[in-house]
Amino acid sequence: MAHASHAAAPADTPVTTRHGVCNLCEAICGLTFQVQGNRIVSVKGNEADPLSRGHICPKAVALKDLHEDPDRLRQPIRRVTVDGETRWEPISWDQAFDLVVDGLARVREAHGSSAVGVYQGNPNVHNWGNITHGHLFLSQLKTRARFSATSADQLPHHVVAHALYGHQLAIPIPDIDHTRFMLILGGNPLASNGSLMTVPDVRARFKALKARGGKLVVVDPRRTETAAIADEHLFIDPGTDAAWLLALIHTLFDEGLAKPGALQPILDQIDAVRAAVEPFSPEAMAAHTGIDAATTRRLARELAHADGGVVYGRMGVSTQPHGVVCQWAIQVLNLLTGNVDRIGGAMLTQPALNLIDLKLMGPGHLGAWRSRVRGAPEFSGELPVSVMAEEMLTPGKGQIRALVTAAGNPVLSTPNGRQLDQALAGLDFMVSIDFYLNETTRHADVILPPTCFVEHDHYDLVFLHLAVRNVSRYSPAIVERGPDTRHDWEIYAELARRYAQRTWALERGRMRERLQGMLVRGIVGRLAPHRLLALGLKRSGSGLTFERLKAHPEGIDLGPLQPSLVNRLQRRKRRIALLPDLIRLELPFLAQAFPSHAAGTAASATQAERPALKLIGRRDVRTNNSWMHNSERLVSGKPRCTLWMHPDDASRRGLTDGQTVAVSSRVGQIAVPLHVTADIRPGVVSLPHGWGHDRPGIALQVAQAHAGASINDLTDDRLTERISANAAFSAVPVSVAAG
Ligand SMILES: Nc1nc2c(c(=O)[nH]1)N[C@H]1C(S)=C(S)[C@@H](COP(=O)(O)OP(=O)(O)OC[C@H]3O[C@@H](n4cnc5c(=O)[nH]c(N)nc54)[C@H](O)[C@@H]3O)O[C@H]1N2
Ligand SMILES: Nc1nc2c(c(=O)[nH]1)N[C@H]1C(S)=C(S)[C@@H](COP(=O)(O)OP(=O)(O)OC[C@H]3O[C@@H](n4cnc5c(=O)[nH]c(N)nc54)[C@H](O)[C@@H]3O)O[C@H]1N2
Ligand code: SF4
Ligand SMILES: [Mo]
Repeated sequence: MAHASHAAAPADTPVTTRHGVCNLCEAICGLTFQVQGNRIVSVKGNEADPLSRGHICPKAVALKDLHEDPDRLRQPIRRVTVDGETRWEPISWDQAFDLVVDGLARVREAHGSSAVGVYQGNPNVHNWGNITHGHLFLSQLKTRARFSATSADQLPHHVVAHALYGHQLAIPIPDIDHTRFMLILGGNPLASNGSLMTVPDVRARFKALKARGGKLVVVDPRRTETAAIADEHLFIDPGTDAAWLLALIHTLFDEGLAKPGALQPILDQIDAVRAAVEPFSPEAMAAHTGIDAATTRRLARELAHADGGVVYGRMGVSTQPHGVVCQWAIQVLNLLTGNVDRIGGAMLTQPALNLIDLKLMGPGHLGAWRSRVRGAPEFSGELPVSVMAEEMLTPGKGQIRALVTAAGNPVLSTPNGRQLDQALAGLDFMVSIDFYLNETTRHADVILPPTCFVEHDHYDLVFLHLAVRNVSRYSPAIVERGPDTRHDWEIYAELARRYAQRTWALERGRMRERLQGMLVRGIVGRLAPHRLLALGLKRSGSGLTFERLKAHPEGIDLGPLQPSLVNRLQRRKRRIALLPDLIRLELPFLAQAFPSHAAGTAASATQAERPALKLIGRRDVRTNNSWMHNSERLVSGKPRCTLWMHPDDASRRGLTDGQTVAVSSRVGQIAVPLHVTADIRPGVVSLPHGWGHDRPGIALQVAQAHAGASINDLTDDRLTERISANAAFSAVPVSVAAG
């Protein structure tokens, strides 16, 4: 079905140039579009962009494919079942809004507000309208059953930022442009383009690091693209990073290298940390991690002696059983070597619209309540996704019976996706705000499709806080939106208005508060995100106005990162307690999990005839989680959903490169082609996530032809990070046999 919104323009329509950004990943590259009428002619990197400097990856061009994709929904649809067969029927927006509000309100009336769950996926953070207007509707649901992709990703970073620096978003960002020593664990920015470190053009930045005499070290169970260009790569045993990081801290104390410098006056509990890491000597940890003690000690020295050094850890050390301890240890290493709030170390950013300082985002809280079935803690109002399916499948008061999904595909992205698939099929009502009929939204009763990225304007409310350079950038829409379409923010505003009317009688609270709520929703609901941005900038004291931003769509450079953390903490009369209770109470457990005398463990593992393999994830530059596989240019070529395995493990099992293998875990089994390579540690296997488009009932023609299999049919909802219950995707035990 061709669509009028991108139909070829008459030949004499002039081609114009527009500046925008790519919102697909955290690198937020600046783009230059050539547009003829409403058709995108070309997409290129914008050389004038102060952050990305012309860099793009292949996905930027796929924004055009997304815009033109015949499978992209442009009108609401409802699921109807006739004679046991499912059909999707186009409906008007008016009808769709009424159906949704009614479906959700009925469940709430019958079963209470927490019977309506919410799952917000990753693009919510990449699409500012969801941030400015999502809460108008979602907060009204008054549910404790809120989930998001955060707990399949970076939750440990927020827990640690909150515990150490007093705010969930106070995450010091590596000063990659000035550092002289960078140690990366569990991150592969050459493929991912950086995360919790917005760093477009990362390859050039690493090159510059080396050119100024700096050193790059990568710790990863796989020889990644980043490891391949590093000065040093260490293969670590998955899930043991906490032990190794504690050994580095141990070395700092052992060798008199703990010198916090300018931070000393606001640091407490240094001696308590010294005592707590005593059992974790590099010598004792070597058997667990696979990294020898001499190397560990040398790297601790190199970090301590660097003229600006930084440790950075991402996905791989966040989504594992000790993710919070890993992220804590990384901060402690940077703090004890005087590298937090220092040029060449890690610093808090200073974006023009600062959500922390303007108090537009709360500091966060952990464990204010717990999940019904398993007792997993909430963080900042959200429960971990690992418990979402069991909250739907376990009967009783508080069982989730309806769900709102917004910009998420949890069937492919959360652990034990098959179980969630079944749980979604049993819901009383489900609505998805999404422009694809995919593995998750196929379970919805109604799908509300928003406009796609090039059809609306954009300001990066979140990622400018995480960027390696302070910049500011507002991008107007690149093309006109299609007829009778809605932006995400408009969908939220309308749902908020209608839901408030429908559930007025259910609302608790005094009349005055209820009226106030109505008023706020009414006013904000009518203000487009750019009007809120203009107001926010006025309040920010940054001196930057919306008019000036609009005049510079290529972006405004606000300069390199500068130390500000100590001042900002002191203004709030806050010190840094190095050993928060949640870590203090956890470290004895780590001492048990990684005992000093590990010889017995190692021996018994080698004795086992066929030891379980440890499964880890993988990203490659042409993917974007689960949802860009419908672009031919991103899926063409050799299949990329393959299982990587070391030659020793393959020959032990009699397996050969290219054959199909069956991979099994506690929760399921999948079949994938095998790729035998020495670029992975023996005992470890790796699969990418986001594939598995062979489920029936989806409408993604290109993706279906390149289906692959979902790693999350193997990952286990019961394997979670011990403090936050973040999904533990790393080191999942699996077995592999000929398929
Ligand atoms: N091309 C592309 N880019 C993306 C995305 C995408 O899907 N595709 N997704 C975006 C999103 S949502 C995010 S959050 C970021 C993530 O950004 P990154 O964190 O850089 O993501 P990955 O490339 O998955 O890197 C994780 C690394 O951890 C390693 N690893 C796994 N287990 C362990 C372990 O136990 N210890 C150690 N030390 N390492 C381990 C893996 O081998 C892998 O190299 O990427 C973003 N950018
Ligand atoms: N095993 C394993 N699992 C993982 C990971 C891993 O490394 N390994 N990575 C995890 C990480 S880091 C993340 S962030 C999650 C991602 O998990 P999810 O966010 O659940 O999944 P996505 O694949 O990002 O799906 C995004 C959905 O949003 C829709 N969408 C895109 N843009 C918009 C928009 O502007 N508005 C609306 N309304 N919808 C939009 C797309 O059509 C798609 O359906 O996956 C996690 N899952
Ligand atoms: S790295 Fe690629 S996907 Fe990420 S923002 Fe840049 S162009 Fe987009
Ligand atoms: Mo993510």
